[in-house]
Amino acid sequence: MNLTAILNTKYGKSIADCTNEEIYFGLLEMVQQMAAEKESAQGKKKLYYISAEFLIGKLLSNNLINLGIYDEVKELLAENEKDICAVEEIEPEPSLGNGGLGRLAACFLDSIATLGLNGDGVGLNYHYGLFKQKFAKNLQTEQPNAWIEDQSWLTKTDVSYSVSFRGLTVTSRLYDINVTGYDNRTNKLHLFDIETVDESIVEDGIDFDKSDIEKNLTLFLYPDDSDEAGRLLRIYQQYFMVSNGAQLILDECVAKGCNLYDLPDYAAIQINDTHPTMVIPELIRLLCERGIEMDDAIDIVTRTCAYTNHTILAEALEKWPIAYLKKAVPQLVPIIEVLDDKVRRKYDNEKVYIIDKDDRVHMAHICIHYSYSVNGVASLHTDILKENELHAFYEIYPEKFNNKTNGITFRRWLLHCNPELAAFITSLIGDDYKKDAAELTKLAEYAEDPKVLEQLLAIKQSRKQELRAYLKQTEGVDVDADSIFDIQIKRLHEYKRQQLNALYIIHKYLEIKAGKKPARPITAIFGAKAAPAYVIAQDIIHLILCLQEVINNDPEVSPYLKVVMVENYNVTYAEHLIPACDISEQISLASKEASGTGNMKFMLNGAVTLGTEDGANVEIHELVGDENIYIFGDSSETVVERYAEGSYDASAYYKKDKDIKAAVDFITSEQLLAVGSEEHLTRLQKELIGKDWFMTFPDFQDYIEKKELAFKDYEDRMAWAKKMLINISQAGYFSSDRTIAEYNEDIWQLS
Ligand code: 26V
Repeated sequence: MNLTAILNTKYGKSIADCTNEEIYFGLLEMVQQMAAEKESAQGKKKLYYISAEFLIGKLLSNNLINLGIYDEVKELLAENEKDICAVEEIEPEPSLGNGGLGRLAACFLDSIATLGLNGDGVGLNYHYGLFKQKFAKNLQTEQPNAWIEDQSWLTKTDVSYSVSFRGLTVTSRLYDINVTGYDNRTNKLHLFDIETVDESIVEDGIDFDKSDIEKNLTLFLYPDDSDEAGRLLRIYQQYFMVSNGAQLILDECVAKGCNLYDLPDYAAIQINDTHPTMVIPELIRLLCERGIEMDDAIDIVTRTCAYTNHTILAEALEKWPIAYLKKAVPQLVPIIEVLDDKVRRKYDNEKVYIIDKDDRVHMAHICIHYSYSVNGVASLHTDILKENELHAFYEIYPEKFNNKTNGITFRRWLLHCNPELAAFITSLIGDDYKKDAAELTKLAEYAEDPKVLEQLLAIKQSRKQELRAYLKQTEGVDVDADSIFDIQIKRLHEYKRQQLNALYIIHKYLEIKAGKKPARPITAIFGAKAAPAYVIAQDIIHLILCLQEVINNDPEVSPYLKVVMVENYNVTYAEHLIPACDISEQISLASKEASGTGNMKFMLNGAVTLGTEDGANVEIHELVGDENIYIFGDSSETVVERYAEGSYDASAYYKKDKDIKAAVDFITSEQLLAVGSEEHLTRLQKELIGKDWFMTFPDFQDYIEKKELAFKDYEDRMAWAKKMLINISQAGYFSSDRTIAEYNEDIWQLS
């Protein structure tokens, strides 16, 4: 390790004399050198994981861990009176993803490199990524998140392509980020950009001129698409990503001697949700340009591409008006028409057409017809795709459908974020679990060992104290480390039902006011960003922030109940919150959460799940058994039926259940109106009583009951510690190494 030499050359200073910032840049340079030295074995076939999002988080400590030098660096810094945590703080966090889908892509890259597989990521180099969240007057506001510095993890390459839109041709530039495997090879994350992007066009929060493509193309991740210019920009971004990706893939394959007819032997392209769908027609177009017949090109591409579906929510399934595609990428339109025509000739069912009667292009339909694999991301999700949402396709192509239950990388979500717990696990079962997560089941042998259980509780307590200090420093809120830490962190969406949790908090507040005090104080923690144009999501954030103000300032209640909504929840924040969690809130409306991955991170860190039978919660439940999870609410079948019948009447629940009525009425109480906006609070209340589209009311009483049961069980500390231990011992299945091994075996077949 040559940190001393690097710092000396860079700054002419010793480690002890350097600032934390200088040490950070020195370490960055050192890691880049070491990563580059790791040979990336060149197999014949390569995976290209193409995704509009890679929520990579900070990279310094993760890379140090994966290169096997974290402890050494930590000690070296300590010898020089430097704290590695303070150095980690310097790194800006890139926000190149919205949430689960983007973070999954980042975990997958870690596992692909760790398993030594030949596979790179392909995406976009957003200058500001997702917005930075700030709270003002109990409302969310949005700011740009600048993360690119002169010296960063990005390496500028010589690779550059021409990408043509209607009336405009731009020249791209490829930047690479090294992806270090744990004790293994280095792969690449390829991020495309253009050099004409102009950050100065951003004004007033995150507003900018959406029509000036040369200046705005890679400024933001998914800019507001509530108007036509915004939606068009999204098409420009998507095409820019896939055209570059397709050119890169063809170039690399040809360089390896591929004759293009054999493309499927050289490349597997995993399409992460529908955002990169245009890679299919673009590759067909490029192959035709290189002299291949259209039918052959279609066949080659179909055998190269595989598609992952991440949601059943209709509003999230992309359907682009053909008029938009004609405006931005007219060269793809005739190809998409041919693809649609082939489908129409073969199948007499308009549900599977690509272009619908309103002239909208269904991107998922392109992916399903013209790829060789279609997968869901948890067992229940894949079943729902087969039986309901994509049933017509499943009847045509049963062999294409398969399930790949999501996973998380244990390097970041255990070794990095909870080194104390990782070290304790090592002391019990050795180190093998770090590369073979199934080894964690060995922990179950200690389920009755009081010393082990006590130690587990002690580690949790120390993590809670650490979080307490962090919350004080970042949010200025003082919480009780002996209270129960009940945490819900995820994107703000009605189907995830933060509003159900908020209604519970009101219920509890009213109980305490009426003299019914909980046995132990409760700290309810939230972290969530809402899309700027998503009105009800903004209203829910407003409600939670108002509750925080009212409850935390009420001397009668705050000793028993506190609410904290953390500002700008992101990967780094998650790394502080997850190890300290007692109860993991996974309360989506059954059938709507495709998988969830936060649920897995919490479980691995010894939290117990309170959740519905949805997404991967179902598999967590199967693995840990009834004793070690709190399941509530209606089943996905009931929910699906209720939607089909159109029988749900929220106002009937509101009228007949006095707890629901009291909690919902409180939303526009004097106390809340004193700190909040009448417009937001009234709108939310009306939405709940008049619609409640994600059916919080039917699950409300069961939610209260199971939450109270969990709080009661928590008081038997040894019994609770056993639940924690069983959860950790069963978390091995959710390692993304397992997920990626399955993708490789069933879909990619890299040698
Ligand atoms: C996107 C949008 C955008 C428009 C407004 C409504 C809406 C609703 C949902 C979505 C989600 C798009 C796809 C997605 O992010 N899915 C997430 O993927 C994770 C990784 O597989 C999975 O764990 C989450 O359950 C799933 O929601």
